[in-house]
Amino acid sequence: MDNKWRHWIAKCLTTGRSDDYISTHLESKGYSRADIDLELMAAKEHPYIKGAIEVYTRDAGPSIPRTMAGDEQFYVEKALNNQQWLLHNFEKMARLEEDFGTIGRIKAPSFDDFVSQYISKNRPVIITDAMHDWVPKQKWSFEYFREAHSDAVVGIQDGRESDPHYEQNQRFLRTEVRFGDFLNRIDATESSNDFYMTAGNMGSHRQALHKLFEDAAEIDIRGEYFDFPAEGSLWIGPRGTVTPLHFDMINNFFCQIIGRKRVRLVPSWSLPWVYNEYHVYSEVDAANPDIGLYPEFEKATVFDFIVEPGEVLFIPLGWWHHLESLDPTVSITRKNLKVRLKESYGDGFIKESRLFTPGQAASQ
Ligand SMILES: O=C(O)CCC(=O)C(=O)O
Repeated sequence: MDNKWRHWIAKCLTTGRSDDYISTHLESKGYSRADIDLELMAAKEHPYIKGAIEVYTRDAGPSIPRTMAGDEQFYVEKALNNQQWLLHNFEKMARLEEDFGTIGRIKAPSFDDFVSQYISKNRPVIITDAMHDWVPKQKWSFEYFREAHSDAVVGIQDGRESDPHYEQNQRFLRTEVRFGDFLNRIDATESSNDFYMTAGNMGSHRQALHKLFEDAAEIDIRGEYFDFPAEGSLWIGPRGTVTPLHFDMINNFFCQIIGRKRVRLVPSWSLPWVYNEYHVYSEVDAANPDIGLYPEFEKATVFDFIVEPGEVLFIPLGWWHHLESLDPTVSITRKNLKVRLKESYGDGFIKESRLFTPGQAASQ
């Protein structure tokens, strides 16, 4: 047999391809079944190949049967490898842009221009002049909130500091409180990540905080960007809240109404390096990454900047974001863009984890 094919047999055997696969391919190249069997036997008996197969079997893990760490596994690994190659090169090409890693600030362009320059390019940006005529920007303050809805009962997340996976476990941390008491608690708090009203608490709020939702109902950018009736979420909390690194399955307009937030953004194509263990969440603390534990994260570029009150940050679908409040803050998120990917909320991101059981820490 030609050495070229012996070389190929060795690669197949050490990456777990089946005998059937090898034989069928070699027969199609004109070799007889008897010759192929002899070559296969000799290869499998060779101590070099035996050693390499042993390493492969160990790395593939005991759960993958040897007979078939087989073709299916081979293709899954190959596809993953190729995807990583592609994404790695996207990062390299992105770095060719001189100011890659810093967030741009622009005046709102027409929606068509925004689609072609940002949405279709999956590129974040801050719009600085969107809010001049917005009622929430003009009227909102904690005093105004108290006057409007002090007695309303609202849901918040509470006890976040007792659970390292508080965002993943948010449904277990939900508590109902008087809105006025919640605002007083923010006023009395220097800094805390223990309590926060987040998008996950929105279910009942449209009714309970109806005046605020009415104020926010008409907000738009140049009268061109959003679909109506408006959808949106409110984020209200003290200085010190942290929303850990995750991505949204939809394009997000993050509108900063009161206070400042520090934002860390990581490009969507960094998926292989963010340790996406559970659903849309990363295991890495983007503010203080433990590179010993998560070495791949070093391959990612972290955009680190502050979003000021009055600014709208466009967070493109798939971009990882980590937000930290630098003041008591109020933000609105808007996702009902005129251009929407209707299928973007797929079930591609699995809600299972090797690291924790949902609800466990919270219920202890
Ligand atoms: O403001 C925050 O704390 C988080 C906002 C966010 O993560 C989102 O809108 O997806």
